[in-house]
Amino acid sequence: MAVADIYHAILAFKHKEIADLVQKELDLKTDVSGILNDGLIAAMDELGRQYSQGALFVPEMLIGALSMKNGLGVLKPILARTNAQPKGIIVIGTVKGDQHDVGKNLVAMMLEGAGFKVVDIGVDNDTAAFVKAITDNNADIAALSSLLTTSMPAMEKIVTELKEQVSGVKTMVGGAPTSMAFAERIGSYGYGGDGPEAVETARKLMAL
Ligand code: B12
Repeated sequence: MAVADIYHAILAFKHKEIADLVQKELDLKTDVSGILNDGLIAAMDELGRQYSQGALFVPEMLIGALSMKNGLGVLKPILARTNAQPKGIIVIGTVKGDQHDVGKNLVAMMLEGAGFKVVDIGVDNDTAAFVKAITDNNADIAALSSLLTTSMPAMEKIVTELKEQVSGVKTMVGGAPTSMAFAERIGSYGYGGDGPEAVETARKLMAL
């Protein structure tokens, strides 16, 4: 039993076995970041590479996303240690027109693990959905995810409208087509390229 077994099981679309394999690695005291990076994320990257080359199609990618969800479900309690006093409250969601949620879910878990209270509003969110969640939860930060170049305009619109409609909330953005330069151009306070960077950015925003 090794982390590579998780990687190969995901590539073999054995999504029902992933939770057990991850649990077995945890029982063996394997480092959580190794399971995450070399097992789950590496396999998703490889599926993504094959999908981009046209070797895989949407149904296979959905099974890949399910494997990721099953594996992350087992890691969640470890990544999200409970803090009595949250470091801040973050509403996270994928923007309108975009159904991708694997990266967002991962970022949400890393933020929870770093002591933030995270309210995940899922995918395909417009400004009104963010505004409601921010005001209902008295959030400090709105974290927006976009994986499609076609959903980047929605991200810009939401960032602009949040500034107009909710005072005090800071936005941060992420997802493959985004960048620090894009975040600056649309007037967002921050950007993160992956989970650890998301945590670092959220900490900086809380200190502003
Ligand atoms: C899985 C996948 C799907 C799955 C999504 C399943 C799900 N539940 O998420 C399905 C099959 C449904 C899908 C559908 C589509 N997809 Co798709 N998909 C992918 C794929 C292969 C992997 C994405 C992924 O999960 N990556 C793994 C995670 C861990 O990485 P991540 O998402 O990048 O997240 C990390 C960072 O970006 C960052 N991050 C993410 N969010 C946030 C948020 C914040 C606040 C911060 C700080 C950081 C952050 O941290 C994360 C962790 O490190 C990518 C290709 C790729 N290699 O990325 C294409 C890709 C994104 N898809 C693409 C396309 C075109 C589509 C479709 C339009 C295809 C179609 N013709 O139907 C549809 C669109 C559906 C829709 N309306 O959203 C294109 C986008 C091209 C573009 N430039 O716009 C890509 C790049 C593939 C390609 N090369 O063509 N897709």
